[in-house]
Amino acid sequence: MTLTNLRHDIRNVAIIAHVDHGKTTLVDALLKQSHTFRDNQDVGTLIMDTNDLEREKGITILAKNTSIRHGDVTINIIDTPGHADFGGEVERVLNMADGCLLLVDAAEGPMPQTRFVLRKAFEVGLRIVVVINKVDRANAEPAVALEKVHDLFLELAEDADQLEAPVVYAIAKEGRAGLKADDLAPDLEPLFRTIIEHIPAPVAELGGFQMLVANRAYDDYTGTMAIGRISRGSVAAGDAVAVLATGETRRAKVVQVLVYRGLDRVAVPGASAGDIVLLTGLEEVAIGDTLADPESPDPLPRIEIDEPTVRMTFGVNTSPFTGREGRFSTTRQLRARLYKELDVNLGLHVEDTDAAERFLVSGRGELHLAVLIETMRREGYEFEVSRPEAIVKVINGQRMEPVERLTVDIREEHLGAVTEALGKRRGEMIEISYDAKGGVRLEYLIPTRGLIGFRNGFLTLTAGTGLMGSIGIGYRPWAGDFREQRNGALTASSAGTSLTYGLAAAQERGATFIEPGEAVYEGMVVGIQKRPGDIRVNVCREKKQSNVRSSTSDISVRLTPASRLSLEQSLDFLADDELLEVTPKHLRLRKRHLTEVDQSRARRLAEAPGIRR
Ligand SMILES: Nc1nc2c(ncn2[C@@H]2O[C@H](COP(=O)(O)OP(=O)(O)OP(=O)(O)O)[C@@H](O)[C@H]2O)c(=O)[nH]1
Ligand SMILES: [Mg+2]
Repeated sequence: MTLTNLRHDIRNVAIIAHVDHGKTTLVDALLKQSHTFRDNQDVGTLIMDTNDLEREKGITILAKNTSIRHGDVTINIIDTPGHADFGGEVERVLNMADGCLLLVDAAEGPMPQTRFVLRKAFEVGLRIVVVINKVDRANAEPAVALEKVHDLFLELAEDADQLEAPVVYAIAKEGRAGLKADDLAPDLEPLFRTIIEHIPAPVAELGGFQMLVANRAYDDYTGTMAIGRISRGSVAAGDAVAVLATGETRRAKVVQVLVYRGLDRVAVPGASAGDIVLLTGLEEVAIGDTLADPESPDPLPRIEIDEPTVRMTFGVNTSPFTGREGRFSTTRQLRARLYKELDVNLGLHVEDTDAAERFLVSGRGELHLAVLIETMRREGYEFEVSRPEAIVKVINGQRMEPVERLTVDIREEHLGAVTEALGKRRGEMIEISYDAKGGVRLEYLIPTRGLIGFRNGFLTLTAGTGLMGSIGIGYRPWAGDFREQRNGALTASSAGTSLTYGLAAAQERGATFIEPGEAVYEGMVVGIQKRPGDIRVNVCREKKQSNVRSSTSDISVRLTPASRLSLEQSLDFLADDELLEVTPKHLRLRKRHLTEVDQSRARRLAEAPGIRR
């Protein structure tokens, strides 16, 4: 029997929800109301979204810890991302918590990721507090949202105890909460009280030190820090610990024990079971390793993470511009960087391929991979990536593919176009519901393959008003082929610098992606034409000088501004015979085979029997 006691002075709470339901905003308010900052300190909003990409995209990508005090109780808070592609982050950190706040937008109700995170929370055995947020929204229907949350509980709960969950209503943006939707306190006091009453105090096992590493952080002064919640015993600066990694056990020494205080980390002499700590001095420790007292080196189960569903190749840049714009561009540098990512990015897989300069990288979705690409280019890497594809498997002799549950919210007038597009992509409608204000919610089961490259089209079909969210639900038998043919590419017929005259001619065939004055190479994709089939255009062509001078001849050339594709749009755009060249300065779409000669050779090889590329 293990001896335990309860840490009544601590609550460990994760905040989970679908994307944008207000988690990080709620953390802002919790921090502010616990007097973490000086009264006149301007800390802004989305305080926990500290990394550049999070700020730019307005979404949380990495799960993060903070800690506040309420009366005598320390509340450790874990903010998590709501986007399905970062689901691995949620799975990774839930083991640090004893309970969670399940946020649900009062207007949107539960969305696909609400189901995913709630299921994970139940699996880990967390106590749940339901927070119906954004009750101030014009179309908020807190009662309806709560009813749907109850349905979700009935569907997902693993035992009857889990069905009992207190409900708090909130306007995170104003820092207010209450036990009734129409009667909120001027502050979050009702939420603080609910957390302290209903989230269980951590159970502290007595005995030798033991902690599962749930996260890592790095800082120039202290080096790598191992983050986790101590499950047994205690640890102090200077202690020797055993690091139980996969396949080996080594000894290391804890240099410092730190805890979170608001946004800071402060060194403490020691900490014990129930506390969430950062330990320095252990260097190579990986997420999932157990740290333990060398006298009782008992491993904890490693964190289990859902498998990736989407993959693409990352290769050394083979464009004629290779090595010009990046600081790191060799095979060795690319390989080392990709494998290093595995230490922190649990949902990711990396494999070598037959070609030494190309790697297969798999993740939980296009955005998961896009964030890695963007992070690497900002660090100075240059490389090329292929079109994202769903990971198809053969299971018991049957071809299986990943399938997602998709929820879309659209206006009724777009219903026909959206259902047609989803039908073509092998989507199967499982539910449709109309609201009183002309909105429709559709629920679909659809192969992941059908969703790759769909987002751009969806926004066009719904004139930018549609909302969609999806979540992987596992593997199903192959749903059959479908061909979503993209219009053909306009490709540069020769290398040089693009000119107004040449681009104007190209614009007669379609939309262009570049402005005058940009360096191009043969085979680079410079636009999209109006029908299928690629065409070569000479965007570097100059206007022939004529003998007759005309002061108006140049004015007649008027270019439409380039349609610049973002990284995600570029990934959506890519066809199988194309690559995206990524450098710190540019994103360039290109054909895999740049010249006509290469293209026809590749075609011949592909068609020739018995010859493999
Ligand atoms: N009207 C209203 N808007 C809110 C409320 N709480 C948050 N928002 C807004 O909702 C948007 C998303 O808020 P976030 O806090 O970033 O949401 P999140 O759940 O952290 O999102 P991810 O981390 O990306 O999953 C922001 O524009 C907030 O200002 C609220 O109570 N009422
Ligand atoms: Mg957030």
